[in-house]
Amino acid sequence: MRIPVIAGNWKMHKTVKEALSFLSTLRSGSLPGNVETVICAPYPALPALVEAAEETGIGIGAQNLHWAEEGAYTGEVSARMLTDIGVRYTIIGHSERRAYFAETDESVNRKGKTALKHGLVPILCVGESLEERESGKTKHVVREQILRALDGFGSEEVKRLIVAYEPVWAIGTGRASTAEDAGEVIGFVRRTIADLYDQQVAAEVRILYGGSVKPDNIGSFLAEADIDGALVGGASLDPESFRQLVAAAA
Ligand code: G2H
Repeated sequence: MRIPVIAGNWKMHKTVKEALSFLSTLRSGSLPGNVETVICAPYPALPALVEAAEETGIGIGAQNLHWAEEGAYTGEVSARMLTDIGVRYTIIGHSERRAYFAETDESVNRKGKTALKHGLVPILCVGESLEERESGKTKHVVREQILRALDGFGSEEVKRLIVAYEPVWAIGTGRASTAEDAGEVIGFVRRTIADLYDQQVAAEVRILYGGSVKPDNIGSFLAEADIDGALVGGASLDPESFRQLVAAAA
């Protein structure tokens, strides 16, 4: 039985004050206890969010990390810096980082290994572009991303990670994938993991859909047997809409 996950990806939104105001509004209502609820926020807001989220059951995540333990990497943040302040998750390989910051499958692989080594849960993003989808390459692209991202990972490591399938053409566009299409690709990701490891590993990994998820469409995604939750950008910025998303997964 996989515990559902709703993870907010705030991207480059919210100051510390705005983040705390969001959390205080969210805390004023109840959240179901049977949904793993995560907020991935910009670095400056993380320490305050970790503190404010104590005893709420909400996990706080980063949106990126560097693979090295430490060193001369101006502008970067290490896994140890994140765990030191109580961060428990990190997104890796988001398509915006692949597109704008030269993230590659190799860097994603290295970041995933470092995150797991330090006890962080990586939220590994994969997904095809519109051109790749239209030329019928979706499954090929997603399989390659999974193979390269998980290269060298053991079964126990893979069980701990969360995969997010985010078709690039559906991100922030208001144009979500159909639930059936997303369910089919996510089922394929699970079978790919079963091929690489075994059925038991594949049955334990949580796989989320991401891309224009909103309170009014999340139900259709969650109705798909292989979809275990959502990675949500725009709709995670408002506490009431985030609460509705979490409630839908309960
Ligand atoms: C996809 C998603 C969150 P949005 O990037 O990762 O964003 O829900 O705004 O499409």
